[in-house]
Amino acid sequence: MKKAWWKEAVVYQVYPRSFQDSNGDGIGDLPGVTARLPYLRDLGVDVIWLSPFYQSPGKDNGYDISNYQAIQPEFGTMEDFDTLLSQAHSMGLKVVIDLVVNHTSDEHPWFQESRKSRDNPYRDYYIWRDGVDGGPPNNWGASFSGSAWELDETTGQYYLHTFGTFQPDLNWENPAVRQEVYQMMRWWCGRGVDGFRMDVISMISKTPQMPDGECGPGSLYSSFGPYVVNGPHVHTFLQEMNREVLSKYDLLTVGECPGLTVEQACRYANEDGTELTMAFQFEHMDLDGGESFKWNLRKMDLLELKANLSKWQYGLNGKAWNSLYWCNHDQPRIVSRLGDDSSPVLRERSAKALALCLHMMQGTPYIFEGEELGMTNGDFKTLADFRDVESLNAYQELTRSGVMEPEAMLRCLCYKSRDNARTPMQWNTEPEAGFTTGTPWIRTNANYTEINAAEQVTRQDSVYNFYRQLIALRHTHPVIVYGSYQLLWPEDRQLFAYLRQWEGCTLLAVCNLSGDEDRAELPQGFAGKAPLIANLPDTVLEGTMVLRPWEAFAVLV
Ligand code: TEU
Ligand code: CA
Repeated sequence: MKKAWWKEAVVYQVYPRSFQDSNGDGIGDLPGVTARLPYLRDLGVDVIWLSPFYQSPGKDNGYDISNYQAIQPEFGTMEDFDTLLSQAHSMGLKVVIDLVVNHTSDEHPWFQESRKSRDNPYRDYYIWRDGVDGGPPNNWGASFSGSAWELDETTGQYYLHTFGTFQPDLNWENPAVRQEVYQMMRWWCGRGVDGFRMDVISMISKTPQMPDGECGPGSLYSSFGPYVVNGPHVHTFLQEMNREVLSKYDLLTVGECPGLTVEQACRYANEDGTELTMAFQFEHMDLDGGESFKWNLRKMDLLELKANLSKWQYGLNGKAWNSLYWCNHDQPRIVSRLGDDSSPVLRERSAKALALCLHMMQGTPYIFEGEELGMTNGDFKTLADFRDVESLNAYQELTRSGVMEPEAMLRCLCYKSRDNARTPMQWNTEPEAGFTTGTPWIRTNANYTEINAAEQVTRQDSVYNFYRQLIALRHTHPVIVYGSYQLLWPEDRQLFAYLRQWEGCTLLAVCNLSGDEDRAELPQGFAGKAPLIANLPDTVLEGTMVLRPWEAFAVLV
């Protein structure tokens, strides 16, 4: 396996809107991020991934971009960005930015031109089709509800939008579009960024025929997945991007890849480096999904989770590079989802167990802001507390069609909405958790008086200091980065345990991901050893040992 800096790194995702407000308007901003850089340096992470801060109408919180080379005023100025970048670099932190090029905002000048007439020079920057029988060109549904096609009165044709109606998909078949994107990427590289997180990059190549898909029972729309995800030219396009841009710099490039399979990951993130350096897969995040997409209260099955994450560990070893995550700006908080946030003790212990379980695996770990504090889901009460376009549209669609009762859907939003990740970062016990001196754009979780960075930084056994320790261990022991993986006890319904091996070192990780005790027979050679890290102060390794609720440790021989 080839060594690389981005394999040895830990990435911290900042969602600028919710991280730190510097001017009291209730919206986090770039100067706010800059002010908090010392916190990230002290945590020990290597890379910061910044979610979008570009010019945008903000209907999808910046994932709807109207100018790729300008900063949205509420986030600051280009000078603020340059300051952030140079200060980060001076602290040894790299900065990866979000590249959202599957679609633009409908306010992007390209789209404004494109919609003017059928023969406008920008027409083919987007995907336009005639309707069929007075309706859209096919039966695909959009990710944010409704049809994936929107009729544009001016020219009488429909444009494709796989997300919101305000997010028209770019036409990657058009070489002019690709050149615009590459030029823009080179411009950011010239400013000094260290990489890109590529939004839904597995969706940029559409099957040209765009056939109807199969509708599920009672559904008006079909999934576009089979014709959009891992489409016919996606690898050709990424290899071209690699030749024209990526190969000229030393970047971390991570593709966000809905619909990723192990086989596909071996292409996107291949060891020869002809496409990207790594990819995000979604399978483990979809394990608690169901009929109405993710809108239910199901818990993940631990056996399925173990089998799934292990499949990725085995499948990518030596062939492609994994990324590891429990949380991002699109996911509910892991401690509320897989852990136990019902009491302070179990919240902290389960947050640490989940962290250890993920961070001892092979791949580059990603930490989402507040995860390192064990931040929980939001304390949303009514529909008016939600801001996320996906959640609000799904609520309307599913309650109006009678698929879900309003109260039931509200409970699903409280559990699964993306807004759970987007509540203000909990810095301290000042009003609004120290995030803003004004009114935050989304409600602050009232539990900030108990869960906050100021308290955890100073407390030795906090979740924060546990993450800090995990990061430091990864930087110290190559087995954690490069070691092979072997799942232990696949049939155990409580313990997630595995071995890692590298150049004569063996690491054992054992995590009780349940609120009940469980007995374990440790493999030979570990009894009596002192743990490398543990989430209880008095863990003693024995040949036969009883793991307490949410107890977790790693040990190295
Ligand atoms: O997300 C892509 C994606 O697949 C999400 O729709 C995800 O499945 C969903 O949020 C889970 O419910 C990316 C961005 O991360 C997201 O914030 C954007 O809204 C989306 O693309 C469109 O740009
Ligand atoms: Ca602000």
